[in-house]
This record gives sequence, structure tokens and C-alpha cells, in this order.
Amino acid sequence: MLDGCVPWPEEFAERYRAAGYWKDETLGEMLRARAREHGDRPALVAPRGNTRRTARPGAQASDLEAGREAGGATGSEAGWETERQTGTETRTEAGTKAGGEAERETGEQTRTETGRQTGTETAWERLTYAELDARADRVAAGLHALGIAPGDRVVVQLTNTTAFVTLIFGLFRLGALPVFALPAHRSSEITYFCEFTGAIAYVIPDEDEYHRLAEEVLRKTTTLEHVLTKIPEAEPADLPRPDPADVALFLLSGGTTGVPKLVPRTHQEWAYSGRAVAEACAYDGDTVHLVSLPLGHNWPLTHGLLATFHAGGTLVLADGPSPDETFPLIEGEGVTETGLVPGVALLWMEAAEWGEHDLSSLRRVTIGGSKLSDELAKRVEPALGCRLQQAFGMAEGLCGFHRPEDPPEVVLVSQGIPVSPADEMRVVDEDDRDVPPGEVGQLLARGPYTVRGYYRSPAHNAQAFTRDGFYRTGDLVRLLPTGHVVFEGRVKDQINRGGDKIAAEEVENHLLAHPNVRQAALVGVPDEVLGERSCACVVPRGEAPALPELAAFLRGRGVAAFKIPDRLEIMTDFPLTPLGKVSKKALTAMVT
Ligand code: J2J
Repeated sequence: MLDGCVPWPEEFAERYRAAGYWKDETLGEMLRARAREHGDRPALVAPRGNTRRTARPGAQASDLEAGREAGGATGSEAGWETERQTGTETRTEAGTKAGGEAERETGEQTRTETGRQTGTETAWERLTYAELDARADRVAAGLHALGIAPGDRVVVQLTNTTAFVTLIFGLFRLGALPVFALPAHRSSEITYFCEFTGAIAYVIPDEDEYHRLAEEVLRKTTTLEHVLTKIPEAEPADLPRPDPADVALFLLSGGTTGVPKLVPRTHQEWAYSGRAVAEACAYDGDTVHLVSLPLGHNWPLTHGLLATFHAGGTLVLADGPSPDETFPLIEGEGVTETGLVPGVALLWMEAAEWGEHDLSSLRRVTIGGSKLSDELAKRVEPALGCRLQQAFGMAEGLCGFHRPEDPPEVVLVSQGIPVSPADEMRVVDEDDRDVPPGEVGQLLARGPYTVRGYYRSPAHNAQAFTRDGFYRTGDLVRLLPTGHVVFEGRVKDQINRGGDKIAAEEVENHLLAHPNVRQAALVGVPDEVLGERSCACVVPRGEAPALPELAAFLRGRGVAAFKIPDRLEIMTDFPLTPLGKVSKKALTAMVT
């Protein structure tokens, strides 16, 4: 296994292989198998290319960039250098040394159409399984021709487009490892991902904002050799087969620490998580799953992409979850399944009242990522005219969904039940002792798709995992007699802002860098739509800063917008625990 990762003990690996959970199959081979079984079925419907909406004029000609190449300047490096000096346009023409080797996309295999359904000028692309499979081979060869090798890390920060999907399957085929960033991340996060993983390439949307971001990241990092805005393609080449037991990708953990943690996932266990979700949700070839949340999260990747492809269904990608964007797509594409965070579900329920779009193809919506209140849960089925299922999960592994046969009284009050019979859960007290059945405690998880450690984090792993390999989720739960999990809160220092996870310590560190901040603590306050919002509690040094100033300060430090505090409370001191630590519990009570 990749250096810096914690393998499963052999006895567990053996058990998971023997039970058939771990197959001798890479993620690239999973797609190949589907293409062989039913090549002409629709696999993917998504905005084409690599821009959010309409391709900007000239975008085709400027689509491939190699930022730096180790050991010597290329034409495109000069481009970056020049641009960095002048601070003007950062794009360079394709056809650089590296780019010249990669063939350009021909577009022959696909049909495009103007986004009639959405009323924007988004160009949509449809790929069958055979087309997607062939494209992934071409992308793997194109990446290889650029000099990206098996084991190399590639930070992927793309919006929900066909480019996203073809890129990651190209990477899986090549055995290069995507590091999944989110479109909202900015230089602070991206620089860290690049440095920490030693990434040699960074893939961005072909948009000015991301060109500027890439320029900043290039200035701060040492390992990046390529910044790509176009997914390179070349004639398929014979490439060595990646080891299915080795790491295939890195997911970002919701996190509780000062710097984000990365979760290494292997081909075989991550593929299994998608297969197990497909089985739990009874997906089949008629499934049309819409992903409108950012695809780089574990949830849409497993429940959307992997489960749908495993079942031979159709994956539809939208650029965002707003009803304006998604309702016409549901109607136009006959979407049957989708996953939503509670805040978006509320928005959809309100918009559905207008009755402007036919949503009758929807069979079920799945709500998860943050706690769905029992009250809202009751309103979902009548408002959206389809079944409700809840889901919980984590980038580290364990996930649970309801089953089609679960009765409404269970679906309304619990968040799901683990997808694998081999998932192990313990609910424990502060001393790691099992609590009596039905009582609240911290959830510990172990199983065939729950990792045994974060990437290159031995010290943190010693706390985040028990000695016998259970992951400490930081979630407070209780189990129903049926085994369903009910989320009751958390012990981790994290804020769940409408499904976006914020590690309090990370934001506090940024706040503390401000000259007028002596002490900082970030806490969550209840919010009707998002579930929680963030509130920065600050003890000032000298004149107290105002929220807009602090927000601008954090933006200036390259912090993703969702992490910027929603509220600011200025205090003279912080309440302490008996041990003399800042009491977040007391602070939360003070500001709520
Ligand atoms: C309360 N809290 C929840 C829920 C996740 C499926 C679904 C979600 C994720 C995900 C995922 C919750 N109610 N229904 O990866 O495969 C909180 C918990 C958890 C954390 C993990 C999947 N569903 N949560 O949200 O890595 O606190 O994964 O530990 O983003 O989200 O966040 P993340």
C-alpha cells in the first residue's frame, strides 16, 4: 500500500476478500465491465467540457496548460512566468511541448445539445457506457503523454461536468491518484493539498476565477508541474494495471484539526462501498440519478457515481442544486433518484408548490449529510410526491441508508442502517465502554470500506482510531432495536453548515492571525435552513474587529467562503472547563 497509509490487517483483508466484498477489480475495470455488458446504454448526461456554463469565447484554443515542468522551462512555463510577472491573463495557448503530444478532443463520439432544459446556454453532453469507457482510455493515455505517471497525485477541482468524470476514470486507469478538492476551496486549502500530497498536477475549471487561483497556488507550491484546464486525450496506450488493493484516490475529511486530513481510499474497498450502496438502494439499469451537490464529496461520488455505474443506470450532473437548474433536468431526463442535504430539500419543497415542472419521474429522494429534523422529514413525501430515504456517511467510510422495505416510522426518525453486513459499529462512552442498548454515545466504526488511518498522520491516527482499528466518528448516536442509527449530536469540534463541514480549529487559526484578535473560538449556532451556522467568538486585542473586516481578512488568506464565520460575538473572556480549556459547550449556550 502507498507509503503513509495504514493497511487493513491481513486477517481482515483476507476475510473481506473471501466474502467477496473486495474484488480483484480496479475502478477502471469496473467501468470496463459495464461497457462490455451494455455499451449502448446512457451512462452520463452532464454539462460538457470544463466550464460552469457557456464556454467562454476562445476557450477551446486555450484549453491545455502545463504550468511548470521539472528541470526546465517549456513554452507554457514561460507563459506562466510571464503572466505571473505581469499579473495579467494567465491562459496560454495549447500546443506546448507537453500539450502537443496529447491529442485534442474530437467530439466525434458525442452528441451535444444546447441546454434547452435549463434555459441557459450550457452545452450538454451524453455519453453511453461504451463512449465513456473509450474516453477514459484516451484520457489515461493523454495524461500519460503529459508525463503523469502511476502513483502521481493530481488535485482535481472541477465542477459537475463530463470532464470531471472522464478525468477521474482516466486517472483510475492510469493509476494516478485524484485528490478531490471542492469548487469552493481557495488558495489556503488547495496549496495545502498540493504540498501535502506532493501533487504534480492541478485541474481547474477554465474560468478566470480559477486561473487566478491557480496562479496564486503556483506561486506558493513547489511540486506542481501542470495546471490543466482541458482534459488531455491521446490514442489509447497499453498501460500497466494498477493494484486493486492499492490507494486509488484521496477524499477530504470533514476534519476537526488545524489542517485538513486526507482519506486514502483503495480501488477495491471504495468500489465495494458504491456496490453496497447500489444494493441497499436497489439500483438497476433504469435508475437515473441526479447529482447536484459538488461531485467531489464522498456522498455524491459513492451514492451517485459509483452506485449508478455499478447498476448500469444513468448519472445526470447539474451545476448546482437550485430548483431552476434541477427541476427542468428532472423533467427532461426522467430523473428517478437524487441526494439532497436538508437545506436544499426545504428549498425544493417550497419550489415544488409552484407546480411548474413535472417531477413525477422521481421515485425517491435521499436526504443526508446533516441531520434532517423529524418535522421536515414528515413533509418531504407529500411535498415532492416521492419516497423519502435518509442517509448518513463519512469520507472515512461507514455509510448507512434506509432500505426500500423500511417502514415510515423508521424512515422518519432515523438516518439509515449500514450498507454492508460486515460493517461493525460500537456506541461508547467517554472511556470507550459500550453504552447500554438504545443509549446515546460516540459511534465507532470498522469494516470493509472504513479506512484504518488518514494519510501521513500517525500522531492524529493514534487518537482518531482505537487500537483495534475502529474509527472514532465524533458523532453522538443511538441505535434503534432494528439497528438503525439516530444522530443525536457530536463530540468533535466541527460545524456542519448545511452539509459543509468546518473544522473549528482551522478557522480559529486563521482568525488568530489577525492583529486585533487575542483569542478566537468558532462554534455552531442553530439555523432553520442550514441546520447550523458558524459564530466566531473573539476576545479582541486593542480595538475589536468587525465581521466584514474579519471576513475580508479570511478571504485574503485564501479561505473557502463556506468557512467564513456567519456571525461575530466580541467577548471579554471565554468560559473555561474545570480543566482550564475553553468550554465550547458554554460558549455555544451563550451565543444561542
Ligand atoms: C447527521 N449528520 C450527518 C446525517 C453525515 C453519505 C452521506 C453523507 C456523507 C457525509 C457521506 C449525516 N445526519 N444524515 O460521506 O457517504 C455528518 C456526521 C459525519 C459527517 C461526515 C456519505 N450524514 N453526517 O456527509 O465526510 O457528522 O460525509 O461524521 O462530508 O457528516 O461528513 P462527510
